[in-house]
Amino acid sequence: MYSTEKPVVKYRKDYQPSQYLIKNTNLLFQLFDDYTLVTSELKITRNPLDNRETLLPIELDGVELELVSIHLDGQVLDDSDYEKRAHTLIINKVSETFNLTTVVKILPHKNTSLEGLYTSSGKYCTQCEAEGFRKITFYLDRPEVMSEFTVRIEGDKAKYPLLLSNGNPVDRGELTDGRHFVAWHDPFVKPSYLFALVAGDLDCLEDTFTTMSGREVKLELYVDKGKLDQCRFAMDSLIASMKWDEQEFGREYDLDLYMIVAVSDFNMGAMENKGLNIFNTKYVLANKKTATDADFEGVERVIAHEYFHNWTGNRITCRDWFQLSLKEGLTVFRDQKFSEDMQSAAVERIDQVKIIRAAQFAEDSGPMAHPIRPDSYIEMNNFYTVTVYNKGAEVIRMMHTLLGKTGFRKGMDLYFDRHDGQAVTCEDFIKAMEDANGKDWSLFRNWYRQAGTPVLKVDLEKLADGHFRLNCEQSCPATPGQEHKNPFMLPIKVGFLNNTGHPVKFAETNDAAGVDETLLVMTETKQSFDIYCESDSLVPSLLRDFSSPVKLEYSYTQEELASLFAADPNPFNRWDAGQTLMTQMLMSETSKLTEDELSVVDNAFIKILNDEELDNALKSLAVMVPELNSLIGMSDNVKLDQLFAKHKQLKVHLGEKLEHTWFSIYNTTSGDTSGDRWLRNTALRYMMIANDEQHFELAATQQTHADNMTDELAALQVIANASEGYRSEYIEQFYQKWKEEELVMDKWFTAQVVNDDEAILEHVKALLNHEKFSIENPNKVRAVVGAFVAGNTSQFHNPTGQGYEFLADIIIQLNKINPQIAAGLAKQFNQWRKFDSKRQALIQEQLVRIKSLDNLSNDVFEVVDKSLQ
Ligand code: 0A1
Ligand code: ZN
Repeated sequence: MYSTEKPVVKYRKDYQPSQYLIKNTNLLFQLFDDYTLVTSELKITRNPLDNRETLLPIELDGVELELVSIHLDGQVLDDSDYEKRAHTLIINKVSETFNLTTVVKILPHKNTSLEGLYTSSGKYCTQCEAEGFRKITFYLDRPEVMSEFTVRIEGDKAKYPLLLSNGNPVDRGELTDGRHFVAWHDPFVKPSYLFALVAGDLDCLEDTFTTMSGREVKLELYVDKGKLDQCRFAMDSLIASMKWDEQEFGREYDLDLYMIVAVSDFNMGAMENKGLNIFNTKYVLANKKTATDADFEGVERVIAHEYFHNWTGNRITCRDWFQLSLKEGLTVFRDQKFSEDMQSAAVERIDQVKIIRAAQFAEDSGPMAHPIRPDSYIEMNNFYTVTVYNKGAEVIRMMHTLLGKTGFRKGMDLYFDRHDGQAVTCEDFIKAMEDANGKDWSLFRNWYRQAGTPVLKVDLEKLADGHFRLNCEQSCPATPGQEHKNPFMLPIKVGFLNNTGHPVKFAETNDAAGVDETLLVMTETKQSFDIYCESDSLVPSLLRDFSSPVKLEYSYTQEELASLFAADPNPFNRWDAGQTLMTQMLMSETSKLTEDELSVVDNAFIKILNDEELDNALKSLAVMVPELNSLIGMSDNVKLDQLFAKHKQLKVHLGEKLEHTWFSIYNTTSGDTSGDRWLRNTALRYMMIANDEQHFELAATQQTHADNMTDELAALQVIANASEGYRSEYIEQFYQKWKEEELVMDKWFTAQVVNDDEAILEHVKALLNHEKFSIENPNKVRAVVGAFVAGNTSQFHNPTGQGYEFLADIIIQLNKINPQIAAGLAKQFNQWRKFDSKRQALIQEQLVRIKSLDNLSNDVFEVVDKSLQ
C-alpha cells in the first residue's frame, strides 16, 4: 500500500551484508474472520560475513503491522527498548545470538495491494516477492537472509479445510470452536520472499512424478471448485518440465511434494515459492473450449518457468535485488529453451524477439532504461521488467551461443556445484561460466553494466572476385546516468545468399572449406571480417536467430529483402526479412505507400503463402504486418499520424489485393492443428479488413459453431472490429455463453477495446462499469485498460488527448488500491518524448497531474518522476 514515507533511492554500490541472520523462523498464523494474528519466533545470530566493529541495533522490516507484543529472549520488551517506525522496528540492544518473538495483527481482507497475506475469492494466499513478507511480520526481509521455516496455520475447518505452506506437512489436528491446524516444515533454507501460505476450500488434481534417482514426488494442483476439467494440461506441462530439467541440466526435484495453487487475483503471472507455487489462474486453467492455442502455450511456459526456478532461484538465490536477473534472466532463458523443444523452435524464437523489439527496446530508450543488473531503484517492484527478464535471457543466450550447448552445460554444472544453498550475484554466475570453459569475459560484463540498445551497422564490401569484407561498427546511445558506453561483445551469426537468391557456402579464410553459416564475434567498436565466396555478389543474412539483442542497420534494397524473405534457410531471418521490408516502408518519410511498394509486399506474401515447404504457423507470422508497438519501440522519433495511416493502408491493401487468396486459404485449410487454425484465422482477419459486410456471415458462423476457443475468439475479435451492423448481437451471444468463466470474460473485454473506432473510448469507459469488471482484479484491469492502452495504439494516442487523460484517471484510482499495477500502467507514458510536440504536451500534463497527488505511492512516484526528468 502507499505510505507516507519519503521515497528513498537504494544504490547497488551501497550493498553491505546484513549484520544479522535468522537461523530459524517459526511462525504461527491464526486466521480469524476480521483479522489474522501472526506470531513469529526468530532465532537470530550475527552474520559471520559481517566485519563491522560494533553490533548495531537490529532493524527489522515491517509495514502496516499492528504490534501486539514483543519479547526478547523470553522477556517482554519495554517501550524504551525498541522504536517502531512506519517501515521498521528497531531494537536497540541485542547480543550476538538471541531469540525474538513478536505478535502482530494484520488485515488480509482489506489488503488490495495483493502483496503480503490477502484474500482472493474466499481463500487466503500470499505474495512475498519482492518485499511483501514485511507486510506479514517483522523480519529481515532481504534475500540473502536464508532461514529454516516451520509454520503452523490455524483456521476454521469448514471454511478452510486446506491449510498449506512450504515443504512437508508434519502435524495436523483439531482445535475447539470448529477450528483445526496444520504444521509445515521446509527442510531447505530460504529467503522470506519464497514463503507462501494458502488457506481455503479447493479442488485438487493429483499426480506423481518419479525422479531420475527413482524418488516419487506427489504433485498437487489446487483450483477453485468446479475447475478440475481445466487442469490436465497444466499438470502435463509440470511433468514435462520436471523431465526436461533432468535431461537437459541434470536437475532433479528435491522435496517429496510439489503444490500449485491457482488464484484469480494476482499481480503477475505466477510465483515460485518453495514447494508451493501460487499462480494466476490465467496460467493454469486451460481446456480446448475455454483457452486459445496461445493460452496453452502460456500455461506451458509459465508452469515450466516456475518449476525451473526451483534450481535457478530457490536452491541458488539472489544476494540482493539488484541481482534479480541472476534468477530471472536465467530462468526465462531456460523456459524459452524448453518451449523451443516443445513447440516449433523458430516460431518460439520469433515470439521472443517480438517482445524484445516491442517492449524492451522501448524501455531501453526511455526514462526508465536500466542495465539488466540495475544500479539503483526506489521501489523494487518496478524492476520486474522486460529488461531484467527478457534482455537478461538474451544475455544468457549469448553465453550459450558463444560456448555452445556443451560448454554452457559445463558452466551450469559448475554454478550449481559451487553455489547450491547460497545467495549469490550475477558476477558469480559469469565467473562459473568463465572458469568452467577457461574464458576471460571481461568485456562481456558490459552487458550487465550498461543500459541501452546497441546499434550494429554493417556493410558488405567487394574487394575482389570471390573476396568480400563485412565491415561492422557498434554504438550505443546514452541512457539516463550513462553518457558514454563501452563496446559490447556481440556474437553475430551470419550466412549468405547469392545473386540468384540461393544460399551459398563461404569461408573466412582463402583456403578454408566452405561453410553454410558462421559465428563472428565482435569485441571492438569497429571490426571487419573477410568472407571468401565464389559468387558475383552476395546478400548477407545477418544476426541469424537474433544472435545479439541489438538494432541492426544494413542498407538492404527491397529486392534483397524480398530474396531473403523468399529463401533464407534460417527461418527466423526469413521472417525478419519480411518484417524489415515492411518496416522500412512504414517508417520512411513518405506520407503514403506507393503502388510499387505495395506490390513488392503482396508479391512477397504470395510467394510465402504458396511455399509448400513452410509450415502454417511460420506462414502466419510471415504475413503479419509489424505491430505498431514494435515500430514505435524500435525508433526514437515517430510521426504517429503518418504511421497509423500507412499501417492501415498496407493492411487494407493486403486484404483487398489478396482477397481471393485469403478466401481460398480460409476454405481449404483444415482447423486441425494450431498452425492451421492460426493461418485460417489470419486469412479471416484480412478478409474482414477487405470487406467486412461480405464476410460477416462467415465470421458469425465460425463464432457460433466453433468447438474451440481459438476459433471462437478469433471470430469474435473480427466481429467486434467490424463496422456496426450485427456486431452487438454476437458480442452479446458470446457474453451469454461465457459469463461464468472469468478468464473467458477477460478475452471478451479485450476483444471490444481494440476497435479502431473513434468512439471506442466511451465504450471502454462503459465497460469499467460492467458487472463483470472489477478495478481490484489485475486481470480485469489488464483486459480492459491494459489492452486499450497497449493494444489500441491509434485510439490511445488519439490527438484529443482523451486516451491519455483516461489512463491517468485509472492510475490515480489504482494508486491507492494497487500501486504495483498503477505503476505498471504509468510506464505506458514512458515513450512520450518520441512523439510530436502536441502529444508531448498532452502527456506531460497528465504526468504532472499524477505527480502532484497527495499520497502518491513510491511505485507510481518513481515512474512518473523519472518520466518527467
Ligand atoms: N518471481 C516471479 C514473478 C513475480 C515477481 C514479483 C511479484 O510480485 C511483486 C510476483 C511474481 C516469476 O518470475 O515468475
Ligand atoms: Zn521468474
